[in-house]
Amino acid sequence: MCGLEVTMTPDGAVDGIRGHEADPLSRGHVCPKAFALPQIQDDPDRLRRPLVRGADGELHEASWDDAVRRAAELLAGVQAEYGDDALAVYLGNPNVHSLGALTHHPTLVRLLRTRNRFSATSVDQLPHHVVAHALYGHQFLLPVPDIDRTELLVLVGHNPMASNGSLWTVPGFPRRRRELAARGGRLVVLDPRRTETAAVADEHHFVRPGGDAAVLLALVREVLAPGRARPAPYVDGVDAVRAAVEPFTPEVAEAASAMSAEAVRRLARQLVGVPHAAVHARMGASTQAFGVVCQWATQVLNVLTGNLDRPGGTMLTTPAVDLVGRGILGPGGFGRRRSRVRGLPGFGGELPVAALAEEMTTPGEGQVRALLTIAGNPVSSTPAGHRLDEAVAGLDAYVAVDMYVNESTRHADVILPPTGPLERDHYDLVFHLLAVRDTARFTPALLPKDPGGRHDWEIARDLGAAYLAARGTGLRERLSRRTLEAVARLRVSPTRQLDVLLRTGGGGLSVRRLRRAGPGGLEIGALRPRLPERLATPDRRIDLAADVVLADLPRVLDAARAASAATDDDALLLVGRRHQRDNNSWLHNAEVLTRGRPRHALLAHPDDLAVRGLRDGQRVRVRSAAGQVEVDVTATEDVMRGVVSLPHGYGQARDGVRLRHARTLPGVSVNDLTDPAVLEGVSGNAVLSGVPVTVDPVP
Ligand SMILES: Nc1nc2c(c(=O)[nH]1)N[C@H]1C(S)=C(S)[C@@H](COP(=O)(O)OP(=O)(O)OC[C@H]3O[C@@H](n4cnc5c(=O)[nH]c(N)nc54)[C@H](O)[C@@H]3O)O[C@H]1N2
Ligand SMILES: Nc1nc2c(c(=O)[nH]1)N[C@H]1C(S)=C(S)[C@@H](COP(=O)(O)OP(=O)(O)OC[C@H]3O[C@@H](n4cnc5c(=O)[nH]c(N)nc54)[C@H](O)[C@@H]3O)O[C@H]1N2
Ligand SMILES: [Mo]
Repeated sequence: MCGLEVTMTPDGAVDGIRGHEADPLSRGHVCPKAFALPQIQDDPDRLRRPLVRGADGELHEASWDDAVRRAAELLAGVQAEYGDDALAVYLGNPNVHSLGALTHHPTLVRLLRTRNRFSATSVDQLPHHVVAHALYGHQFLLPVPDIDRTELLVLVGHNPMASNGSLWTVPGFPRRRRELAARGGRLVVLDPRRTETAAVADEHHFVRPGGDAAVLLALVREVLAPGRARPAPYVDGVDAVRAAVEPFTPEVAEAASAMSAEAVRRLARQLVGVPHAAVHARMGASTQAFGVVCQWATQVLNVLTGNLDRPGGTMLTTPAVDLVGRGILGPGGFGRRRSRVRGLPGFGGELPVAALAEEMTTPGEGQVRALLTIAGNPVSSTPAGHRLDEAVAGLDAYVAVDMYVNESTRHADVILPPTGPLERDHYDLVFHLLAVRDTARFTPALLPKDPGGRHDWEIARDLGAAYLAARGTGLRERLSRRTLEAVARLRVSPTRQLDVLLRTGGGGLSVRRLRRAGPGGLEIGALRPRLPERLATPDRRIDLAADVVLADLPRVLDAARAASAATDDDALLLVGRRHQRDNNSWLHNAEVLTRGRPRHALLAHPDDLAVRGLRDGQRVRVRSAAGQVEVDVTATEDVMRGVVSLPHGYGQARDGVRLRHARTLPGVSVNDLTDPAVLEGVSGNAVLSGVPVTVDPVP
């Protein structure tokens, strides 16, 4: 979402990249990942032709026709033998960053007719969707902090100085933060680590992982003190909420989190004492034991302080392509279907990915025997990835749409590689929906497509057609409206589909108009109030007293009591971290991003090392209920006592196998420690934070 200015040499190679000053959203900002674009383009390890596993067990280059046919036969073959649900599909994160992936892959997935659908959502932001659905009636009605007009920004478990914001498109966070300070505004951060964002905050409070749920509930309680709350007239359930949060005193919050009761009270006073405030809670407050409670309490705080839908508070966007208002994205909601083995809830048509491995390894009717991954790396990115690694290796069939051989796709029978980011047209269907200003930017492909290459959407189109053929689909099904529509849609290019969406959006836009508007696109304007009209609840009102959430509050209270009773035992709590120059599990091939000091180490507080007789720089063994790793440790007071931190996306050289995409960086996969048995209580989201571990010297 940062506007880039790319200069080219006369023979068409990328010469330089910098931020586009005139971009109305990013205003010249650019993050290090942008500089890796030419390296992805030229990376000799990036796949340009399909790979198919041969009789020798190795992956070999194949023609597109052969590879697509083989992929289709494998998937359809398993389904013919074991039923539709024997095929699992996993959609990874880069799908939301690609126009063609968004327009085409969901259509392909629907054709496959499996109910075993998974995605990176359930190792990330599922609690946000559950709460948005419960309060606002639609999983994608996700208010964003109006950072450019607020006086108080409170960030919980979120590190935008490294991540550029999340469920909140905020390019150039550092500059926006400086502008906030220049207006006299304040930034408050709650995080178990003194992050890059905490370092530039006015206040940083260490909170014990998971303990922030009690802090947020105590803030709700304090804000509900007589004379303080000012919810909008379309808000119901305030009394029920008041009763439910009554036990969460600031003292209980302190016991749970180690943030002082006084600091909790002060923060509540600040929240009601300024004209505009915005609270945003993200990864650390989502991928943890009480993710849904945290996200709910965050929304409730914004509602009760009157900041929801107010300039300077948290606001909904008015995107040029309104995927929510036009019903293109479904409202979500818990379905009747549960996962086969553990009975985990499905939400928005997907099951929690923490269940994927057990669905593969547990015998019985409906066992998963084939996998399709699209732009994903679940072995690296989901809990107990080491077990999934084994499970995937034992499948009957695995097809991947990916441009790299990664920890997961190395097991594939067929890999279908799409073109790279510089070779395709782009429009951010999803990220405009979450942006701090309403803008619309179309970016035509910069480089011609590799003549033998295929775009993501072309792969979806071809695989869809080949699949229907391989399935031997009967005439009735082939001529069904559903199938005909899907096949027709797969044939229409993403840019054509975008054009239709823009033209029918009511704003008089089209791809042509956006092209003419120039590379920065169109500025629509600052966010504007949209409520209650935009609510998708049946009565266009917000009922704060969401049963699914309130039922989980006793669990938070129990945990708070247990935390205060706990004596200092051996366990440390593991949290994750992101670095500005990492991007989940990929991009480690790009030299611009990986040079410099290694970033893979376990961070631990010096006191926690001292009591274990450990030193800075030593190799340590980290053990959890799910697995163990050996890694270097770095002593730092930037993590609170009792907490250790490892980044995710490392561990490329698993089992000593050097992957094709890996410039074998040091480090291990943190997801060899995270535990799929322990899930967020309401949504089934993975718990990646607050994982109990022991740390010992390597013998
Ligand atoms: N412990 C721990 N685990 C985590 C996290 C954490 O913080 N801690 N974070 C979680 C989060 S937030 C996320 S989003 C997930 C991400 O998890 P995943 O989505 O499973 O993994 P990525 O690392 O994003 O893998 C992206 C893959 O997509 C490929 N790719 C890139 N661009 C394209 C494209 O245009 N088309 C196609 N077809 N392929 C492409 C890349 O080559 C790469 O192999 O990880 C989650 N896992
Ligand atoms: N450079 C870069 N940018 C990225 C990505 C990347 O990999 N690299 N990934 C992108 C993706 S897919 C996503 S989802 C976003 C995520 O963006 P962020 O939400 O900023 O994610 P993290 O940087 O993982 O920050 C999570 C923070 O939560 C803290 N934390 C852990 N447990 C708890 C807890 O229990 N309570 C509280 N309050 N805090 C806790 C951690 O210490 C950490 O600082 O970033 C996106 N941007
Ligand atoms: Mo993510």
